[in-house]
Amino acid sequence: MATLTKNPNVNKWVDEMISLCKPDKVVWIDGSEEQLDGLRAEAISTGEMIKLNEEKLPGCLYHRTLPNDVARVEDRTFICSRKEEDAGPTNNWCDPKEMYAKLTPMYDGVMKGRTMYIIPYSMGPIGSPLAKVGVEVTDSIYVVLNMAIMTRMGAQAFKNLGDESDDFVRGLHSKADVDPEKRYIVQFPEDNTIWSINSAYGGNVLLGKKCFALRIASFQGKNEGWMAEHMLILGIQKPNGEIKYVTAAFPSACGKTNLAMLIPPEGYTKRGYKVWTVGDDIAWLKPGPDGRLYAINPENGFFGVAPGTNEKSNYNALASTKRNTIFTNVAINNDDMTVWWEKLDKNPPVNATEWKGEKVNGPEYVAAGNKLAHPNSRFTAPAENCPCISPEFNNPQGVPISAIIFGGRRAKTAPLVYQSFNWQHGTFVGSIMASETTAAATGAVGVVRRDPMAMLPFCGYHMGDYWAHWLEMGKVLGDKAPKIFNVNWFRTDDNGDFIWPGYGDNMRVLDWIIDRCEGTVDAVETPIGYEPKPEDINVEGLDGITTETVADLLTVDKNLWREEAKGIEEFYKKFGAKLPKEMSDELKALEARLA
Ligand code: OXD
Ligand code: MN
Repeated sequence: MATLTKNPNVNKWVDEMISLCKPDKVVWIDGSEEQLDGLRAEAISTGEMIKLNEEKLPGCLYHRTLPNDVARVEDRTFICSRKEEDAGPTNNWCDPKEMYAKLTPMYDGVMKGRTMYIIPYSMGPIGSPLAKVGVEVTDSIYVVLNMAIMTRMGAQAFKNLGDESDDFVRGLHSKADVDPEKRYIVQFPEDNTIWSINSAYGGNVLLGKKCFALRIASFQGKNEGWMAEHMLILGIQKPNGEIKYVTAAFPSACGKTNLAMLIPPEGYTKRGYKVWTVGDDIAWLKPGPDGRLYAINPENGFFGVAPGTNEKSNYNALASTKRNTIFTNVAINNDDMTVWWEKLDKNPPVNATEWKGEKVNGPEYVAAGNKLAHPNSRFTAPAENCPCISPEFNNPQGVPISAIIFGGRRAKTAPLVYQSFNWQHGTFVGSIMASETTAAATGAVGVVRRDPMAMLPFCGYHMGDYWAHWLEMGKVLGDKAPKIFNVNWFRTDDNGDFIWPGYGDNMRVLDWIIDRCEGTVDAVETPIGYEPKPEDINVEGLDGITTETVADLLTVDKNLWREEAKGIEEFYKKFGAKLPKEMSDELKALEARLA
């Protein structure tokens, strides 16, 4: 099949990949519905995908991966920068020459007897100055069909690249034998290249997502004056119709997709508030012509965790999965060919197929302590399905950001919300992000896992240089920089139960954040930052939460924070001479304020 572009750089690289992988057949993905329909039919006929109920879940497909291949594999993920020090202490590193030499024989002839699909795609709206182009070659129809949802895929992507540019990310994927011992997810930042082999699971093989839009893009952003961040983007519409945009970074399993699609409490909706989703996982941010920071969501869909998603926890996410969605590793209800996962509802299907493919009696299986869906089972849903998708979702200029929010899961240390003193202090606040496990029954505090800016598994270069880039961006943005905040929805009481209701009620905290950005509300200075006066958090209509509860959620325990400072000092040691002086200065200043 003929190439879809005149761009010689693309064609040369594709030819090299064909010579290396030696597929029987090569198919360029043009993005047409006709072509995609053919691929769906083929995947259904081979059993790779299963068609779901056309009335209840129109256009939806099911796929199951091997039990050894159900999640991202951080221990097999590499950043192969030319110099080891450029990958930094938090990434696996290998010399790129060595890695190419090791992987090349593994790709040699790997697609004999198979078809190679060549997928052009754009991360970001077509025509956006913030968008970038990638080409992924793969031997998996599942990858093609997922990329069709997650990116702007097909010939249109080449419009952004043009006929001459060399600025595209080269992604090579083969599921090979799905051998976990030979599984590699490798980024070569200086070569704009990603090689992924022996996996067929989303996060490892949809190369536009974590591999490109975070690992490679964070490196590009550092060199080109922009930022690729593991952040949701949402817009808060006020009763006067004005919309303020914020981004937020949380480690995995802290409710990012839920916050991105939040439905405000009744008191707010009645007054005319509304939340719009721009993105749920990744933000690309760049100063705009007016000097403010603008964000696009480089993705075109949601690759969300299914278990826990239900009408109450995230109505909008669930609604997004009702058509043209791919489900991976959830359970099937064989009575009507619909899907089920833990906490969808209280009725596991009787005639079920669990995620590994075994037919079981759902209620009995669950009662015996088994899970019908894999805990990391996923839906791949088009963003356009989301009832609260922002009208600005496809705006090539992006949306102007008023606030950046960091957060984690802390039982006692972090208060409900605080604001950093300034951008530099905000960078420090992001760098000390952490989540901890709590033993609910005893209220005992578990292990603290530091995850700066939620980027630990996703930063494509040295974290010390990454913080330096943040500080640099602060200088570029000056007084137009977004304000930086930290939130913690997860403080627990003496019984280990969460105090704050979370979910839609997090709107009450966003409300204060927006007021702070507009300068319409005062704050109290504490050793860690500015906090709300308890009475400035709206608790109207909340059950059992009073202004006193809020005061309690805002306490800063100096002893805990002194411990915290020691933990940060220990963590910072890892980064050696690359730790920006501003960051150690901030730590010293915090210690002084706590003394
Ligand atoms: C994700 C993650 O899958 O952050 O989005 O792990
Ligand atoms: Mn993520």
